[in-house]
Amino acid sequence: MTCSVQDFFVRFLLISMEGDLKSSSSFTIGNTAQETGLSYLPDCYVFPPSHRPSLAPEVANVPIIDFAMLKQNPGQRAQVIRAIGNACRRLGYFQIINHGICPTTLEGALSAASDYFELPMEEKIKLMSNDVRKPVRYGTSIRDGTDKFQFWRVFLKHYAYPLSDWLDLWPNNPPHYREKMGKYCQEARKLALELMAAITESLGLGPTYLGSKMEEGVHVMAVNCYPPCPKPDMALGLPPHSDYSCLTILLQSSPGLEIMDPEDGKWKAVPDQLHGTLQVQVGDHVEVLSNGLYKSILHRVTLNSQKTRISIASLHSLGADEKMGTAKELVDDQHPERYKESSFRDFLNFISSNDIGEGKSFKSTLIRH
Ligand SMILES: O=C(O)CCC(=O)C(=O)O
Ligand SMILES: [Fe+2]
Repeated sequence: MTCSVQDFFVRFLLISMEGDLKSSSSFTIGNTAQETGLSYLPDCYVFPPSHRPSLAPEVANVPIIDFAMLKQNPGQRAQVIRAIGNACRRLGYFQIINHGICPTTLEGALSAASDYFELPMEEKIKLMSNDVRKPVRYGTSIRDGTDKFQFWRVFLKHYAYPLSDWLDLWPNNPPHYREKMGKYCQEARKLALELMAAITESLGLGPTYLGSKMEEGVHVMAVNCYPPCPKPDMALGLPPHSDYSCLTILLQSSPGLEIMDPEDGKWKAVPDQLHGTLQVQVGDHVEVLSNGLYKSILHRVTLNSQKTRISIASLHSLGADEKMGTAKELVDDQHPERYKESSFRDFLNFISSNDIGEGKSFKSTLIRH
């Protein structure tokens, strides 16, 4: 690496002014490197070479599902159900087009998110918390200052169903946030319920298998912001993880998501989709339900040095204390039950005391030995 004498002095000066920025405990939320836009990468954001992303990754070959066909004649529905089943089995990931959410709603949610993250720190501080059980919170990385490695991300997480229970706790600044994000949440939830019905149907369990359990489920929105990073080849926006949910619907302003292709074990970028395409990630609870026939997708977020990326992950699961177990119909002598049952609350207990950046995963706690 070349470094001019001038660069060296600027860097030295910054480090001297800001104190010892080597360890994650040097940062508190409101003052992290990604929030303050530091022009160099402090040590706690630097990953060992084996975990660093490529700046020119291979692109994944991903299934594209035409959602409108689910509502066509039974023959076409059966064809899409098969395609969804194949995507869940091969990858645990697919993209959907013709999903019926209008572009204005998608743009509205992205702009509400982006306007929120641009607010001055004094405003965002109001919702700052490291407590994973808070229904609305602003934070950075995953567990700021606690985990060994820090991630170049800023987030706002909030519950979204029933909307009227939570809306008053959401940010009221920017003024359009509640209306625009609320509209998207309602649409994303409708889509998630239809997708879950298609997924249980594709497993041979029928579309109403989960019945009201999904309708009464928890809906968490993870609204993420990844500011430009001075060293995108050394840091990550989020570490490899699978989502605990049944499924996650992801809307993004620009590319950055990578998935681990289970066929060759390589990290691959998801293709830059047509405008308005949504991404669907199978979560751990569908893997459990399907007794491992469907896989939750391992994914991570890469960064760039040019432009802020916004992503909105809509995570859908059963009720907070409702345990998701394997469908008995999918268990027999040849296919013994492979997973323990668990709930959203079990996931919260896990995440509050484990560092996923160090490779701990909720799914591994569910596997029967
Ligand atoms: O930003 C992304 O593309 C993914 C976000 C994500 O994986 C999450 O919030 O769980
Ligand atoms: Fe995720």
